[in-house]
Amino acid sequence: MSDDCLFCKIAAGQIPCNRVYEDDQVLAFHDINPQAPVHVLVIPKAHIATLDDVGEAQREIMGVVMERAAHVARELGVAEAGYRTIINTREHGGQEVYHIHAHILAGKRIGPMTV
Ligand code: DGP
Repeated sequence: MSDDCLFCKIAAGQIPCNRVYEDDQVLAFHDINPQAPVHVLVIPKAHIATLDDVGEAQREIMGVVMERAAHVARELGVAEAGYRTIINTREHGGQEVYHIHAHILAGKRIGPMTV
């Protein structure tokens, strides 16, 4: 756990969230500022700051994060219609919280990506 990390505090239960899924490795919860009818964040409980910090040692947990993201999408009933999954990295990627997270955006047709 990183002491000054918001999502570590959420993972530790020190800050509340609207949880949709949890196991020993992963937590998924609704985004506080949803950008789609369904907007869920999937995080590893272990602190990884960015995708750029993912190496061989993080392969397994990142595989778990993505598998659980797909599970959460199915549980929320959005998998068949489809959804977008995004990981933002650092400033130019629009990352605000430096604890890696996969966004799941769903519940409407999401337009083409713009940059
Ligand atoms: P990103 O820009 O990829 O770092 O996305 C961070 C997301 O985290 C952003 O969509 C808003 C969300 N967020 C920030 N603070 C909180 C919080 O305290 N609770 C919840 N549920 N979401 C948060």
